[in-house]
Amino acid sequence: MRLLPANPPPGPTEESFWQSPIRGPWMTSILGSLLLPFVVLVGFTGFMSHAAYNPDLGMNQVVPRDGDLDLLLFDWPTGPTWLYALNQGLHTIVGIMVVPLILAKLWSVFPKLFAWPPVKSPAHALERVSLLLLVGGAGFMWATGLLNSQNYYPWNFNFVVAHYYGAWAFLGALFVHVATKFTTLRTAYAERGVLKPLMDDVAHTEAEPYRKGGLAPEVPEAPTISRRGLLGLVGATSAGLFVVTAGQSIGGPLRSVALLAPRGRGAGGGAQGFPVNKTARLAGITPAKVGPGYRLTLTGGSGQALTREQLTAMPQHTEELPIACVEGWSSTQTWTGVRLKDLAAMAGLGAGQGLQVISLQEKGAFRQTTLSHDQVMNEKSLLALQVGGEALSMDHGFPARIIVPAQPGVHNTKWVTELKVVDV
Ligand code: HEM
Ligand SMILES: Nc1nc2c(c(=O)[nH]1)N[C@H]1C(S)=C(S)[C@@H](COP(=O)(O)O)O[C@H]1N2
Ligand SMILES: [Mo]
Repeated sequence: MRLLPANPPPGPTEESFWQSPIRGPWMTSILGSLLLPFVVLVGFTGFMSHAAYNPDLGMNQVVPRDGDLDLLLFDWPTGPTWLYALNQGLHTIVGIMVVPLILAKLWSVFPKLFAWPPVKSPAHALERVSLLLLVGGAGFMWATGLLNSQNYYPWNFNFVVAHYYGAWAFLGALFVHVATKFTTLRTAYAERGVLKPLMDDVAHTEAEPYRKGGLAPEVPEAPTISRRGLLGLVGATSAGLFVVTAGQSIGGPLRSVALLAPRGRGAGGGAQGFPVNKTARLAGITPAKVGPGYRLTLTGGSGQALTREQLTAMPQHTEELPIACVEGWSSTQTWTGVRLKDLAAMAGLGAGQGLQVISLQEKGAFRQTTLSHDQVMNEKSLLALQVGGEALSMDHGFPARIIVPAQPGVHNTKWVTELKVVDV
């Protein structure tokens, strides 16, 4: 019994419809080979970011712990200080730069979407479902990631949770894809050479040999661009994207042209020359809360409540540390304040214990975080009272904020009101 005609209906389902002379298995192989290492890097830095939250501690987890695969979790280190800035800079900048390559790769296989008949066998059906997961997964990862890197959340699910589960689904589909296409790639390189087709200019560009059901065109048009021309176009577009995003973490002159990075340009609107994600006003921090009545409570040991004057009377230390937002931007500043280990000692911190940090901000996920024993004991970890030689501004966390080397910006809690010794 035949449900569909054996011959494709006229239009894109006919092989002769697709006539680009540079489409073919070699073209798809080179685009895929170029893309794969970048996607692996983006995936790797994504899972590193997940580990950097230290989700095992306190209430740090964002992804429910029972739904989390526990793989790739380890004690996130406290150095080098720029580790998280580098990780998240790579994740978002490479993620954005690779978009033209993804589009080119999709263009190269686009006729397959219309292949006739749509389903040939159960194995073919399975392959098409796995490709749906691959392409849909990529669409989901890039759509959520790109919007998040713009600090834009036009949905009502938790970005991190969705992006995390999406990562496993997408990388699983990618693994299957690479495994099943490996022979096609090897054949294409064996027949045409890995780089040889890049030698041809437009005039010498010839179609790859047509095979029924393959990617090479049945009826090729005259070439309008060479294969190296296409790769050059993709590379130039990626380079352009680098220029308008990388400044958000690399800084220097690039920062002023980071047009695509919401917190990239200059101060991003922030006081004291660096960005602010949440202002004091948005967080509900009023001048009254941080006025003379402010106390830092140390919970554990004998328990104490310190005024800001008592904090400034303690030994002060200055450290150059980046604040590195999970959304990709970072900025290195000079922080001055009290060492966390000194405060921890007053609170009676022992082995196997860390600090729960509580903010004056009453609502939302930023209210509290838990720091590991190593993070608290690191000499560079501060309860900062100043930045750039002046008191913290309200928006940067006055009277006191956490700054811990190599940790995600989101855990550098502002407007700290309590440090509590907890088992970790
Ligand atoms: C290969 C595709 C991708 C994979 C496998 C991937 C994976 C991940 C993972 C596992 C995390 C950590 C989530 C967690 O903390 O549990 C993450 C975070 C993040 N990703 Fe991706 N990602 C991908 C693409 C992108 C792209 C293209 C962007 C956009 C530039 C992006 C932006 C982000 C951002 C901003 C975060 C931080 C979220 C937060 O903690 O608030 N990702 N990614
Ligand atoms: N209490 C509180 N602390 C907070 C935040 C917040 O919204 N509330 N934002 C965090 C995030 S996501 C980042 S990246 C940094 C930003 O620090 P900045 O505003 O000083 O640049 O502060 C972190 N600390
Ligand atoms: Mo952040």
